[in-house]
This record gives sequence, structure tokens and C-alpha cells, in this order.
Amino acid sequence: MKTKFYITTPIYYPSAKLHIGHAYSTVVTDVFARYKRLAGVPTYFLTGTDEHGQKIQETAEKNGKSPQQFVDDVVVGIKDLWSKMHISYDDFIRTTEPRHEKVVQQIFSQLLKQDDIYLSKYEGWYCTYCESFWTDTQIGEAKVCPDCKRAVHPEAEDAYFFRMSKYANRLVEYYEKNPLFITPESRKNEMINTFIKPGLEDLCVSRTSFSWGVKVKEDPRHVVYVWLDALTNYITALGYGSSKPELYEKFWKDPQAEVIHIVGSDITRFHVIYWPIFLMALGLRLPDRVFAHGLLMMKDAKMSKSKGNVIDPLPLMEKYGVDTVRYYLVRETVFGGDGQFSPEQFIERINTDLANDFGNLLNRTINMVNKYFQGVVPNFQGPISEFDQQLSSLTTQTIEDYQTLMNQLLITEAYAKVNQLVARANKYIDETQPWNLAKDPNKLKSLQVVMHQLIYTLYVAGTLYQPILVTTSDAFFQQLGTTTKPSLKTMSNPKVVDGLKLSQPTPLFPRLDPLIEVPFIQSTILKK
Ligand code: ME8
Repeated sequence: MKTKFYITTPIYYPSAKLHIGHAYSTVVTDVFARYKRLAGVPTYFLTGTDEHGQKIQETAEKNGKSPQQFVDDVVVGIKDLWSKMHISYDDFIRTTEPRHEKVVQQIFSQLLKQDDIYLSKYEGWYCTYCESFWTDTQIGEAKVCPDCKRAVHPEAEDAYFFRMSKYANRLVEYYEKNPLFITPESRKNEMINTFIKPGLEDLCVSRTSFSWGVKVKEDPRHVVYVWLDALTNYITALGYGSSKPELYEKFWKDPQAEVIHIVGSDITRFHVIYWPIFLMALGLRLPDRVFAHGLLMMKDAKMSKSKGNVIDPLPLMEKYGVDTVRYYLVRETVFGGDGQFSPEQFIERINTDLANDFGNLLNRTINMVNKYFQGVVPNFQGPISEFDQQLSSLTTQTIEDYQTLMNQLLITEAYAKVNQLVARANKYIDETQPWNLAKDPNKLKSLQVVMHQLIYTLYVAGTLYQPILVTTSDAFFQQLGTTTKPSLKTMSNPKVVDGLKLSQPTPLFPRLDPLIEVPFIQSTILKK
């Protein structure tokens, strides 16, 4: 296992308010970063905004603002959203910052000098929305963009191109040697079959039809085409090519750094084909993994501003608290598959997992320790009954499985394990019937063991939930009577809860009434 961890989200277009789909990528990335920090691994978490391009320029004009003023305003809202969602990023890169633009120019110059980039003419089909040129085969008979299905139009202009095909074999070799580079596997096959096998086409890396971008120093009529500009953020933010390259050396250049990009499936191609090829041309190491998660849909349609079916996370967080939204995002959709946002499922998920299972376990257990042991957790003595043994082994197993799964980015499976542990602990109460043990003075030791185990299981579950439940977790550990921040290390010793003095239980997640809450969530859907 590598000893350092660098994780990134896509840098989002600040063309409009972000929605729950963007929050999905960012929250999941945040949970991975928090998990690694909990495990004591030096971690760097980057997010940011992709601020250049024709679409931003046009949207700014429509809003009567200069592009810079426009993006400055939108970015305030984005940062505010991330702060409300408790996103623990270490840096927020904006592609209009000088630290980025300067290095993009340097990179372009180097690639031009190396003859990886050359001047030619582009005649092709252009999708303004996706800022992508497409070939005849890709647009098909319908002449629509294969990504967004909007109409494309013919366009021709002087442009610089990157010699992609030169690196195609090396790229496929890298895929073969690094089977986890593209996850899920299905996306890898799609990339190879759709883009690489038919022959990689050279990529247009400059435009002259708009001006809102990084100028090509050697030929200022051109601005750098967005993907070369955008993708390089992952290294410019670390100081690559600058006079302060320390972070770059620590979190990218060093082979001991694990580099992970979390992206949505809509931008897989750019991250697993163009980005590694740019890096090869620059003579730099490649990321370890690109995880392309699925997209959250609304019923049958992709969530998008233009369709007017967008869920805004803010009103949900204001009403139900940030942790419920974070939890829903992480737990509801299988990471890697497409998901569907549904108000009913949102309420159901919170009620079942958080209010009933986790919240109830906390409540029942604290009440019992208060009643039988004046709120003081009995010391660890090891399992007595078969039930004690089963819960104890499951707890140890869960700690191990959770870490293995999280290290593999299998976040859905990792949290399913934590849910199972909580469910098992609830069942353990029914099996051991502490209220009967309490009636018999000869069963005192058994009762002590049961209470200790329940509190310890809660402590473990609470620690593993901590990367998601960032605000309630303080209240949770306070109820358990501890103010020291748990870590994966301290958690592994059952004695960690010995003698804790518990507080009165207060529900962390009140049950929600679907008859009231579903219509409320429906009313928050952003209309066009
Ligand atoms: O593509 N479900 O920016 P973008 C899940 N600037 N995730 C979603 C989503 C949905 N419905 N909608 C958006 C760009 N996302 C480029 C990226 S990176 C060098 C440049 C998330 O604002 C998902 O991560 O269109 C997707 O890939 C990203 O937002 C697209 O954000």
C-alpha cells in the first residue's frame, strides 16, 4: 500500500449553480479523503472550477457581465455550498488563476517544441454545449453529439492539434499493466472499443472562435482548448512547473503517492485517454486510478439545468441537516452504477438506516447502561456467550473489511458492512435480553459483557461513519462520553470504551414523515 494519498474531484464549470449530481462526486471524494486521514495517511484533496471556454463566455454575456466577473460570482456560491456540506478540501483551484494559466502556457510551449502539438486546420462537427468536436461516425445519422445528444454543426478553423495516435500503444499497455486504472471495468471496455480500437484521432487543443481562455503564447490568436487547460489543473494546483513544487513532489511525483481521480462517467474519456497521454508527453507519472461513477438521474432523465429537473442540495440540508444528505448520497447509489434521486427513497434511507437502526441502537444502549450501571461503561472482559462471540468477531471483521473495501474505493460495500454491524448489534439486544440478565444477580458479569460490547460496537460504527456524518458525529461521541477524536487505530482496542461516563441520549436523527417530507422535497426541484 502506498503511503500518501492524493484525491481529486472534477473541476466543475461555474456556468450555473451546482446541483446534487456535483455534490455527489464531491461528497464521495470527501469521504475518501476523511477516511484516509482517519487512517493516518498524509492526504491531499483538491477540487475547483473550470472557468474558461465558449459556454462560460456566452453565459456571462447573457448575464450582462464580463466572464471574469461572472465566474467570480458563481464561485462564491460554489464555495459556500462546499462549506455548508463540510467538504474538507485542501485546495480549490480556479483555472483563471495566474498559478494555473502560467503553467498551461509553459506546458503548451513544451508540447509545441517537442512537436507533439502542430498547427493545422480543423473541419468537423462541433457541439457547443460540450465544447467538443466530433467525427462523422461519432455523430451518426442523427447528427447529434454522442455525449449530450444535442445537434452539432460543421465548423472549420485554424487550430493546433495534439498527436494522440503516437501514444495509443503505450496507453493500452498502461491499461494492461494497471488493471485498476479505469474503474468500473465496463467503462474501460467502452473506451477501448469506442475510441482506441477505431484509431485515436488527433485532438484539437486550441480555438480561435472565442477569446475566453489561456492565450497560446506563440500564437495569441489562439486560446488553449478547454481540456488541455482543464485537465492540467490536477498538477498545476500542486505547484508543478512553478517555483514552489513541494506539494507536486510529495503528492504526484513520488511513486509512494497514490493518485486518484474521481469523475462522472460523462468525462471518463478525457481522464483515461487524453489526460494520461498528455502526462506521457510531458514525461510525468500517470494517476493510479480514475474512478468513473455513474450519473444521478431523475426518474428516466439525466438531471440537468436545461431539463429543469435539478435537485438543489441546499434546501435539503437546511431542513434535514447536512449529514442526512451526505449519507444518502454515499449510501443510496452503488458507486460506479447510475443512480436515481427519489424523494421517497431519501426519506426511507434516512428513516431506516439512521433513525431506526443506528439512532435506535444508540438510544436503547445508553438507556440500559444508565439504568443498570449508572451510565458508566463496564470494563472489557471478553465474550462469554455464543452471541457475545458472534458480535465480537463481526466487529473485528467489519473493521478489517471496511478498510480493505475503502482502500479499493468500494465505498458502497464498505458502508453496507457498517450497516450490517449495526443491524447485528440490534439483534444482539433481542438475543441476549439484557432486561432479563438484570433481574438475576448471578448474571451480572454477562450483563456487563453485553453492555460493554454494545457500547464498543457503537463506538466502532460511529468511527466508521465519521467520514460521512461530520456534524452529528460530535454529538454522537459526546453521548458516549468521550471528547477525544477516535481514529482507526484507537478504535481497534475494545478497552477504548472502558469506564466512559455516558450522557442522556438525545435522538440524532428524528424519524421523518414521508407524507409531509416527500411533497416538500418535490417542491425544491429547481425549475428552469
Ligand atoms: O465536465 N450525477 O464540468 P461539469 C452525478 N469542467 N454526477 C454528476 C451529475 C449527475 N447528474 N452531473 C454532474 C465538467 N456530475 C468539466 C470537468 S475536469 C478536469 C473538467 C458531476 O460542471 C460528475 O462528476 O459539467 C461529472 O463528471 C461532473 O459533475 C461534470 O461537471
